[in-house]
Order: sequence, then structure tokens, then C-alpha cells
Amino acid sequence: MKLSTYFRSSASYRVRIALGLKGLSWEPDYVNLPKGEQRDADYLGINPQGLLPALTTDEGGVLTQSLAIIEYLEETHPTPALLPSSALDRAKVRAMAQLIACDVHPLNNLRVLKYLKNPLGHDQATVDDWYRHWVVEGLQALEVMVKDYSDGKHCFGGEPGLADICLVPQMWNARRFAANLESCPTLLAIDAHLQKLPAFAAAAPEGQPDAF
Ligand SMILES: N[C@@H](CCC(=O)N[C@@H](CS)C(=O)NCC(=O)O)C(=O)O
Repeated sequence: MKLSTYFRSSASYRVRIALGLKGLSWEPDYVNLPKGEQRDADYLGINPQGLLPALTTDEGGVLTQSLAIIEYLEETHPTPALLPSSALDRAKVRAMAQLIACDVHPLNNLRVLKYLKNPLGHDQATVDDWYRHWVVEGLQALEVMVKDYSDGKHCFGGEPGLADICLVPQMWNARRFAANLESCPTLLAIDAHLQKLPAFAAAAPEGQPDAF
């Protein structure tokens, strides 16, 4: 499999974690976001949205959208499971994952932050405030949601799953923008535990060969 990825892309980071948890090997196709390579014609041929990640399967199928890619991996390689066995629990885990992937992350994506500056004319400090506002608001809600289901090391239950895969990259990004996460002690504890697991550590931005 080939993964179009960038070390600091949190949606790519999610897929890197999922591939690691499933024990699947992959080849990187590095796409440099600050240089705008996601808008190159070659990459738009892979993902017309001009967004990372994209996964090219061994059969030549091209998949986009990190959650769709992870659900594909879950269906094709069911062990270890990233989703619980009951429909009710799966819906709860998907809600946690979507809180991050659908409600927090899109507001803080590179193209949105760039648009706030140009053409809207906001300065870097205002853009950073925007970032921190939405990430803290979202994570504070997740902090409440996980309380009934977390063992203190995972968002739901006793094994890493889809919600954890979304949480760790979002926490990494939040720290990058110096967001104050003191109001999310459960998430901080979960994140600290997960970061030490091999699949999470191997997927971290710092360990990617395209990190600079
Ligand atoms: N919903 C998409 C989001 C993809 C996305 O926004 N990717 C970011 C990197 S994390 C990107 O490629 N941004 C490029 C840009 O904003 O120009 C997913 O989960 O895959």
C-alpha cells in the first residue's frame, strides 16, 4: 500500500497509526503541504480535494478521507479491532472520532488558517487564537464524553481504537499551537499513555523521514 502523507498532517497521522495497529506495511508518497504540493496536478489526480491523506491499495484502488480509509482497513483487516463489537458502542466511538475529525479539525486546517490571513486580513496572533478556541472547545466536550467509557488510558474500553487514533494527532496539533489543555485531564492521561505504544510512536510526526 502507498500512503500519501506529510509528517505534520494530522489526518495522515491517523492513518499511519491505524496501519501500525493493524501491523500493515506501507510505502510513503511524501506531499509537502507548506510548499503546496497538494495542489499539483499529479496529486489532484489522486485526490481532487487536494487534501492528505490518500491511500493507494495493493490492488490499485485510491482511497481518500482518513475515516473512510481507516474503516476500509478495519473491514479488510479486522484484527485487532478498532471498533467495539456492539452497534451501540460503535456509534459512541464514531461520535468521539467525528467530534475531532468533522467538527474540530476542519476549522483548523491549513487552508482555513491561510484564508483567515489572506484574503480576510487577520494577523498570526488572531489566527492562533482562532485555532486554540476551536480545539479547546471541542476537546472540552470530548473530555466529558469519554468520562463514562475511559479506563484512563483509552477513550473507550481497554484497547486502542478509532477515537484514540483521532485524539493523539489532535492533541499533538493542540500542543503545537500552545493550546491550554489543563481542563482536559482525562484526555491528557489517555494521550500520554497512547503516545508510548509502538504503533502511535512510529506514526508520530517527529519520526517521519519527511520531518524537517
Ligand atoms: N476530512 C479529511 C481532512 C483532510 C485534510 O484536511 N487534510 C489536511 C492535512 S491534515 C490537508 O491536506 N490540508 C491541506 C490544505 O489545507 O491545503 C480527512 O479526514 O482525510
